[in-house]
Amino acid sequence: MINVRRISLFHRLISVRVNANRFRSARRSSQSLLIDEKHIVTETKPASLENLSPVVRQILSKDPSYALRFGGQLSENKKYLVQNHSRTTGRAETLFSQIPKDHIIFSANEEENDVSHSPIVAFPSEENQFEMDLGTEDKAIPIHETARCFGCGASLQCADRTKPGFMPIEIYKRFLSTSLQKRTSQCQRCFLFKYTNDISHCEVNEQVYKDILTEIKRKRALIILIVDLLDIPNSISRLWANLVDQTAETHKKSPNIIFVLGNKVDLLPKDSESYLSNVRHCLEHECTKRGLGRHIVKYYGLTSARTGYGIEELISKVFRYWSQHGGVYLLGGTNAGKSSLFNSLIDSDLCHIHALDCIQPATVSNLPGTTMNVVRFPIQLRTGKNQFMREERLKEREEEIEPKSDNDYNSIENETTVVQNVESTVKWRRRFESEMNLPKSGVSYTYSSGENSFSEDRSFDSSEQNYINYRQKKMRAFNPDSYKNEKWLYDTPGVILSEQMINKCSNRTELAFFDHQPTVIRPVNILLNVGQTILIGGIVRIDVKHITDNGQATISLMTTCRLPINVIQTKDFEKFYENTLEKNQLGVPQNQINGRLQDPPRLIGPTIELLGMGEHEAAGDVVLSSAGWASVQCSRDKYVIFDVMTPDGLGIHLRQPALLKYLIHLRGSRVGKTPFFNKHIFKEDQQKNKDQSQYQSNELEMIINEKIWKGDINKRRRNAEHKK
Ligand SMILES: Nc1nc2c(ncn2[C@@H]2O[C@H](COP(=O)(O)OP(=O)(O)O)[C@@H](O)[C@H]2O)c(=O)[nH]1
Ligand SMILES: [Mg+2]
Repeated sequence: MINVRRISLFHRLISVRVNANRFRSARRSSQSLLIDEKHIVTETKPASLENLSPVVRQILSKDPSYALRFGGQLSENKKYLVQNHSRTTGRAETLFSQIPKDHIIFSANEEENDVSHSPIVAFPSEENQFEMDLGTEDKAIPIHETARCFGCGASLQCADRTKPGFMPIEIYKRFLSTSLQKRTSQCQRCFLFKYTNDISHCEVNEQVYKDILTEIKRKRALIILIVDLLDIPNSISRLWANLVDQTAETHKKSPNIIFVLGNKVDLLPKDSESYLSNVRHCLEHECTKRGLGRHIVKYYGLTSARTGYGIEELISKVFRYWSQHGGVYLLGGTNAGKSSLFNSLIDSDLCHIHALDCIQPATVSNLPGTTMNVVRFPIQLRTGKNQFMREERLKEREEEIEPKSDNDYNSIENETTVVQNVESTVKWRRRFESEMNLPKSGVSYTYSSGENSFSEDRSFDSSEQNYINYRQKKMRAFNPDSYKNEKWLYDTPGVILSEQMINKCSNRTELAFFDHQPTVIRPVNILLNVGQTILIGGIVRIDVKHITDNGQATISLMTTCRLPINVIQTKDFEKFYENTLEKNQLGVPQNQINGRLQDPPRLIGPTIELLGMGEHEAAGDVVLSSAGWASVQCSRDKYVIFDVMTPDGLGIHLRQPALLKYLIHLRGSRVGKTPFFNKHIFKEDQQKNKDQSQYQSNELEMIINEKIWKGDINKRRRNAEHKK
């Protein structure tokens, strides 16, 4: 095992020396670096990148300056990590003569308790159980007063690696020495997330959230509330109604304006022609129940931050209602999609035209608490000309979309994912000019906030190459100080809503069971019988207590496809549950000590009663917190009664009208001798059929369940025979 301390001392030695020459040396060969640093570095030895671990390779290929972290720099052809060797100390010679990956990636063991700087980032992902040394802390340096990470909004610091906004001292120093205009700032947590897809958990400081609310109340703001459509009403906070001071008008003050967006509409399957308007209606209805009625909400919209659906409409509404006095704030529960929406808006007409190519995307992940503080971009003020150009573009876009034949359009077999592009008119204009071979004179607009007007500058050339150069130059050159007088759009940290189960997960493995695939959700349809229990993962239990006259009832489950679904006899539940939990077959909860979701969880909940509206229409939805929902179909005027249970009774609601009323139409044939129906195969699925993996997960589970179910039937039959 290599002595970690020796490596770290050497790192620092090299880092400090190389630091001074960092920018110059990037363009030079390693040879010239030798000359510059003669007294320390006397030899260089390249190591092939192939010898390094995939993570290190990836990091180096994205940001060569991180080579510093590994005691060297990238060769010009970017194929070798060139290590600098010091003859003065002699140490490097032996340490870095070759760079097998163990030298760079190592885990500290007990003997090395006195390590002066222990590994900074741990990657606890399933395949990569290793720790990695990525820099040094310096506790003496205070948190930066103004600089924030563009990914998560945390204030930058190099004092504590466990706190948000950490940057290793080597990177932090470089950051400080870079001129304001050229700085890009990203904390190590966001940086590594991009390459490893793993993000460490940090607690959001509560004060941060309170400050945001105070700021909103102080100025007249436009508040965009993002609601996760897959978890209504748990993703709607009862406190949001207080964001509008309803007495404001009596004080001759204009109140804040509120929009509500139902996000992730791309995941909802099209169960009828009018499904989108039904969903909007349901959203409005549930918001009204929580105090967000028409009297304070100016606009209810449906969006998909992933596919861009509804975002142009949102922008038009912002231009229409936003007073231009205060900022625009994206608020919502954790994982509702605020940061994803922020990222879609970066490239839209809402972003200031000078900042269009400079704003870096916010970090998006499924871990609640990714965004630590506000992340923002300056907003483009609306002028007559901008508006005209925007309308022209939108009109053209509408014409481009081919009208579909009626048959096609009305069929639920088609258009299961709603997609729309989001674009900025400025960029569209530039492309248009270059396509039409118009004289390559671009237009630059300058906004003067003093006069509240724009001036046009046609002097810069907008040919494609120049545009790319301009963009590259700009990409590094976002300087918030140049937008001091502008208004901003803010992405904010998520509110932890107490009814959402994702906030109770104890680790990432558990959380992953709540993830949705990128395609529309296919409902799992099940035929109900009294005395049955449906178990979703290990966290939702639905007992069928009563169906009038033993009439027919079905349930359509809209859960994430990784949660296994089991149907068993209620009387066998305890034994089955104990057994499967022990074998860790239920996904959530994991067998973890000190987990936040208790193992076994205390499953409790209310009795829910629904009155049937016919076998082909949902009487209502039983909402099951972050696990999804079950829509229930029952013969007209017959009752069906359930006992519904989740851990501590979290997030159970009866939602009427149902979000999607006709989910039962999306069912395949019955799976023989089981209560399950096969999943509905959409036309587009048939085309994509080769890629089965996209939507097979539950099917696999169903096979397991089928066995359990059959096992049960056989047992009953045997018992019956025995009695005879
Ligand atoms: N399918 C789909 N997934 C989304 C959408 N918006 C966000 N997500 C996913 O939801 C998760 C949380 O997103 P994020 O933007 O970080 O949420 P935030 O916590 O509100 O900022 C991520 O895994 C996103 O990929 C959407 O419109 N459609
Ligand atoms: Mg976020």
